[in-house]
Order: sequence, then structure tokens, then C-alpha cells
Amino acid sequence: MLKIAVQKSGRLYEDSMRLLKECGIELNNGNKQLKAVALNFPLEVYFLRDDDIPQYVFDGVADIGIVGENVVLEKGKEVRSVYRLGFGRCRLSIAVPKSFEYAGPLSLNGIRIATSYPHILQRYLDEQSLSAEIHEISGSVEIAPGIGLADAICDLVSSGSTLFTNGLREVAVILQSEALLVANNQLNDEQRQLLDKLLMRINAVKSARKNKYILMNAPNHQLANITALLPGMKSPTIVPLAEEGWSSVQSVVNVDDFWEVMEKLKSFEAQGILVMPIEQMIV
Ligand code: PRT
Ligand code: ZN
Repeated sequence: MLKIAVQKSGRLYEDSMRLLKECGIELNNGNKQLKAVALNFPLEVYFLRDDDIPQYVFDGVADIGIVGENVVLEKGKEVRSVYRLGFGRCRLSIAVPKSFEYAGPLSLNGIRIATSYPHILQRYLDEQSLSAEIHEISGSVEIAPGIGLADAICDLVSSGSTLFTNGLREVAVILQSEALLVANNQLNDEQRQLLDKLLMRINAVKSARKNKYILMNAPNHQLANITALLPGMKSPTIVPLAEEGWSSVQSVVNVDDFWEVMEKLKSFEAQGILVMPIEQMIV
């Protein structure tokens, strides 16, 4: 049995659950309890506060966990990052009140910075050979300058609206973060095999999200152009249509190139283009 720690509630909960579900893993109950057992995979899920996940994985109470990179780095526990999951994206930034005259990192020398990330901040200050007074607080960091507790803050930012509503300006990004799948450093063979199995499924889900299935009719004299444009997983499937001189072409296209590919396909006289989501993709 592989044990995975996920956030009990909060910003990573939904995406973590969705990922397990898309990997075909069904749980026997919701997050009302501390533990859930998967019905169709040898997996036990522990629902925890995100701050505790690195410790649990480090201790081997959980074998793997889903947690923000920011938390992993702040806690400094030796766990292995095995997959960058691409959700929970944010950045850890230093922000100052609008009135603060910021002229580069040297402006941080000697000031008071409030944060819930004292270790990551200290590391940044050391790297930049700066010295500032770190005030560790556990929440509502953004109000610290307004109440006179600090001159600046170091906090997570995603849209930037929290900073804006508190009259703060982001001046330095010190970490780009996303959710990681982390693992204990001493998994046994059996646990490692189960983790590999899970990683194979995660890869299939992630590749599927990055690609779409595409189907079209095209005149035969354009097939060479279309094949060059749509290499697909190996090469496109080409089936002749009942109408002489035409074929049906099926392939896979990366979502990042999607519109560009569409425009080119039109210029190659493709017609009746159908685009479909892919559920799993095993390459
Ligand atoms: O209860 P528990 O301890 O488990 O949860 P928590 O309250 O400590 O964490 P939670 O659920 O808020 O965040 C979990 C993880 O989500 C974080 O560790 C990050 O890895 C990631 N994440 C992504 C964020 C944000 N985006 C985010 N915007 N975590 C927090 N924020 C906060 C930020 O602290 C600030 O207060 O959102 C505010 C800023 O957001 P914007 O959009 O206004 O810029
Ligand atoms: Zn937390």
C-alpha cells in the first residue's frame, strides 16, 4: 500500500483530488475523515494541513505527498521532488507600500520585513548580501505595513489583487512555486513500483491535457504538407474517403500550437475539421 498525503482543504485540495480521479483512482469517502482508502489502487490518502506534509513524508508516515514548492523549501525537510504538477502556481515576492522608494534590492537593507516564509526570505537576503529584520507572522501578512509592524512584506502572490487592495507594490520575486509530488527518500522496492505506476498515470493525464485529437478531410495533393504539419504520436492516420482524391486525416495536436496549426490546415485546404479532447495519452 502506498500512502499519499494531500491538503485537507485549501487551494490545493480540488486539484489534488481531480488528479487522483483522472488517474482512475476512486476513494471510499470524502475528506471528512483523516484517511481514505482507494477502491481500485493500493493507495491510502491522508488529509492533512499543507504545512505538515513535508514532515510526514520525511518521516515516512506518508510515502508521497502533494504540496506547494514554497512549503517544501520553507520546511527544509529532505524529500525528493518527483513531479512538478503544474497547479497551485504562485510566486513568493517582496512587496512594499506604494510610498516606499524602492531602488533595487539594496533598498531592503536594514528594514523590517514581515513574512510566513522566514527561511526562504533569509536565504534570498544572504544570496544578495543584504541584511533585513525578519518578522515571522503566520497569516494576514499583507496588513503588516499598514499597522506599523513592518516596512515591507514577503508573501505569496497569484493575481496580485491582495497586494493592490492593501496599497502594496511587488518589487522582487524570490521564488516561482507550483504544487509538487514529493516522495520519501527511502521507499522500498514495492513502494517505488507503485509510485512508478502512479507516475505513469499522471504522465498520461498531463500529456492528454496538453494535446487534442484532430480529424479532418483533405485533398490528396495536400497530404504531404499536412503530414509534415501534424506528425502526431508516430504519424497521422490517413484513410481514403469514398470521394475520389480525398482522405480523412487523424492526428494529435499540441494545445499551445493549436490556432497556428488550424490556420495552416485551412491554407492546406483541409475541411470539416473536428477537434476533440483526449482523456488519457500513453506514449
Ligand atoms: O489549512 P492549510 O494550512 O492546509 O492551508 P493554508 O491556508 O496554509 O494554504 P492555502 O490553501 O491558502 O494554500 C496552499 C498552497 O497554495 C500554498 O502553499 C501555495 O503553494 C499555493 N498558492 C497558490 C497560494 C496562492 N496561490 C495564493 N494566492 N497560497 C496562498 N495564496 C494567498 C497569499 O498568501 C495571499 O494571501 O493568496 C493571497 C494572494 O493572492 P492574490 O491572487 O490576491 O495575489
Ligand atoms: Zn498551511
